Amino acid sequence: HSQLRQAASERQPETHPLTWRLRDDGAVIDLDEYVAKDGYAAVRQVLSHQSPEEVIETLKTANVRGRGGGGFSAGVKWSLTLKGEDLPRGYVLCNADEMEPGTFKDRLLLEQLPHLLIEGMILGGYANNARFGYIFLRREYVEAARVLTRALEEARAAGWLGRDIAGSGFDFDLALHTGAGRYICGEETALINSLEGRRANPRSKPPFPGQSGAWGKPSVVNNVETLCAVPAVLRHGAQWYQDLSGERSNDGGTKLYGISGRVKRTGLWELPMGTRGGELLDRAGGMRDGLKLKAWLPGGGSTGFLLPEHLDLALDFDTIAKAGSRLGTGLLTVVANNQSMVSLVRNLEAFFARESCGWCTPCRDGLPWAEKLLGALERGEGEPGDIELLERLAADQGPGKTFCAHAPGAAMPLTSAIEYFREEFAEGIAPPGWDTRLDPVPVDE
Ligand code: L3W
Repeated sequence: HSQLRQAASERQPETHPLTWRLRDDGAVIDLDEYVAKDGYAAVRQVLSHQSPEEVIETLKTANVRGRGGGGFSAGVKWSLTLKGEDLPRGYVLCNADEMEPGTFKDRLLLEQLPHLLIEGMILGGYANNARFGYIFLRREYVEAARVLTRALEEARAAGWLGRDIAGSGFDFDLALHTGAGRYICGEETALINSLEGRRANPRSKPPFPGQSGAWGKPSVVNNVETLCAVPAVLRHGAQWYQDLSGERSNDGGTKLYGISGRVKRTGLWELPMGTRGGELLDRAGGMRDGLKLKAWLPGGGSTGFLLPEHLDLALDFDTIAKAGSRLGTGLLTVVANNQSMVSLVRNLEAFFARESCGWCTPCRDGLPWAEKLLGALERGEGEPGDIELLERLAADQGPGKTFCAHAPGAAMPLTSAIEYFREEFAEGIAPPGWDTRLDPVPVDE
């Protein structure tokens, strides 16, 4: 259920381009309500009056950066696809495989504002010379699947999908495809393989999907939140979108920020890009009674831990990267003083080990090994050298050593937890002489 903590009366189109249409009761914004609230106006405006090149230029100038966590310029990504009537037409693909630990932002948009995503995808299709698109939806999001299926039918019946959309001569349609229940399906090239009916192993890049994607055709893969920002950017212009973040960030626009963990009230808010972590914690009512903040993850399990002193930083891509972590999805996970870093990281590494596709050795073998070492430290059965071994394993999973960002992402919470809380890991090393062998001792030895 929606955790958006903002009254509908406060949300204004000028400042909440993603969420202003939402109702507090969480009801789906159906086609009639969407159209009454200026819905599909960007499609009507753009398809008849702007060229695909102009659309892409606006996105570039607005500096819309990918909201799935990568932060890559959506405009630059869109300029990769081939243009021209004779060239092979590609696809626009929505990455709705939301499965990052601690992340529940796309779900809100999918379950309550399906037409906003459809509108963003029509515009994406127009700009990228695509005539068809897929929404690749996390398998477990059954409510979103129900809402989207109905919205696609509504849009088709009303002529927003299909032939000659809004009398513009542009044809575009969309299909919903549910994922295979694996985290790795959210990696864009694994998503493409999965969509094609193959095993969800990531492909090497380049070529980027914009050059060669689904069925070898130019394809853009964008996160739900990114695509949902497109209609407002095109309706109101690049400068308007840039200004939404004001002085807080060089990145424009708003962001869906959230918080979970040991706070008084978990939540999700649409706020200007560059909002500080401390403001989110305040909005959450602070830590639960008797608890203190020990550390936090800025945007999912594949980002690095930060400390309370980092709460003053602007939550944007470059600022958080400079602090040694990543903005990721922008949904904070807070850790309280009574929680064990070793247990938290062991839990995360167990998730990443289970979700590895198994293609690259540092990921397939390194992640279960890290999980095993962390399990031993958690039980107080670690051996001298285990922490250094964990650091070496994480270094071997760094960027450029694997096909995709899965293992490098998994290494971030591990290395940062060791960096900031090494003593907690050291406490898990058994005293000298302690028998830590996991395998049974032969009886008649
Ligand atoms: C054209 C170039 N395109 C990069 C494109 C690339 C991709 C995008 C981002 O995501 C994040 C991480 C985690 N020409 C390009 C180019 N691109 N160079 O830009 O690329 P990249 O390499 O930064 O990584 P990525 O693997 O797409 C890594 C986050 O994803 N993450 C998980 C997120 C999970 C969710 C969710 O569940 N909803 O979002 C895991 O690592 O935070 O920041 O499109 O093609 N020269």
